[in-house]
Amino acid sequence: MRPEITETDASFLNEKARILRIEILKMLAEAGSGHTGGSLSAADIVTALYFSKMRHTPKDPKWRERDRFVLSKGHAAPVLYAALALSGYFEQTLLGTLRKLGSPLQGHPCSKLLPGVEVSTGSLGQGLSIANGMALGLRMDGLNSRVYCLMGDGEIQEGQVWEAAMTAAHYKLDNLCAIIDNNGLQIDGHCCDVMHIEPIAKKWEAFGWNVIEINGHDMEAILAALDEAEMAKGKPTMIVARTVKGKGVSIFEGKVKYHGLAPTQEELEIGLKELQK
Ligand SMILES: Cc1ncc(C[n+]2csc(CCOP(=O)(O)OP(=O)(O)O)c2C)c(N)n1
Ligand SMILES: [Mg+2]
Repeated sequence: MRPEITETDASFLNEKARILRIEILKMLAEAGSGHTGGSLSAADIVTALYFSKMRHTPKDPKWRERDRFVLSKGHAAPVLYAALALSGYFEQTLLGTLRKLGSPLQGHPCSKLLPGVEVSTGSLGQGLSIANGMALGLRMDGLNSRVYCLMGDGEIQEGQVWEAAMTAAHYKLDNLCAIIDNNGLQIDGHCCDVMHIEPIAKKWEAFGWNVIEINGHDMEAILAALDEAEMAKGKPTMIVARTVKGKGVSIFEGKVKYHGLAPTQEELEIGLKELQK
């Protein structure tokens, strides 16, 4: 098991998350389109998974015993691409080809094109069902690998999510840990205005899940929650991570507009300046 969390671990990971955010901004600005807000809000969670919690081998992406990550909120592809590149799955220069014709870095992740992408996603609501299948399969094969599934809070308005919620609890999938990037915003505005989703934690508890609520930008809290999830037996775990959409760059934070808008050159410069402090 991973050694006890220390300040050093958290500061190492915070530094990684800062670099991830820089790469996200650069690739989106270069592409001229894509999802800024939801990539930045998930950066700390994805960093904790790829650089601390998950057992994975970038040089052997199909290693049988690896932990699996499903980016159910597939529009946040830039955060996944940055984590994969910095982990060593492919050359970092490839990040500059985001959304370009013929690039393996499509606007939404494609498992057929890019090593390290477990599942093609982008159609919201489907990732948890796929993660269930993976978790069941791993159990049937007698493997100890774990499955992590990151969802958006707007995404959980999809009906299929709740079928998957029932299924995971029914099959006692304790090798499954889902995380909700609870940034309070979706494509058209605040989740509470579009389709009320609260109380999120109570809903998952009622569906039979082990639920942990954290600040999704507190690295130590994220690591502790991921460890706690691994300890929970007989139930899947849901981590409700309270986050800020656009986290890390003041002009994007909490702004609906930057859900699906890439930084302009001027905004990129502002962002880089803030992140390079
Ligand atoms: C089935 C489906 N319907 C609609 C969309 C278009 N869409 C892309 S992102 C998004 C909003 C998602 O909001 P949320 O899950 O909260 O994501 P985040 O705030 O983390 O970016 C929508 C409606 C989609 N990708 N899939
Ligand atoms: Mg959201």
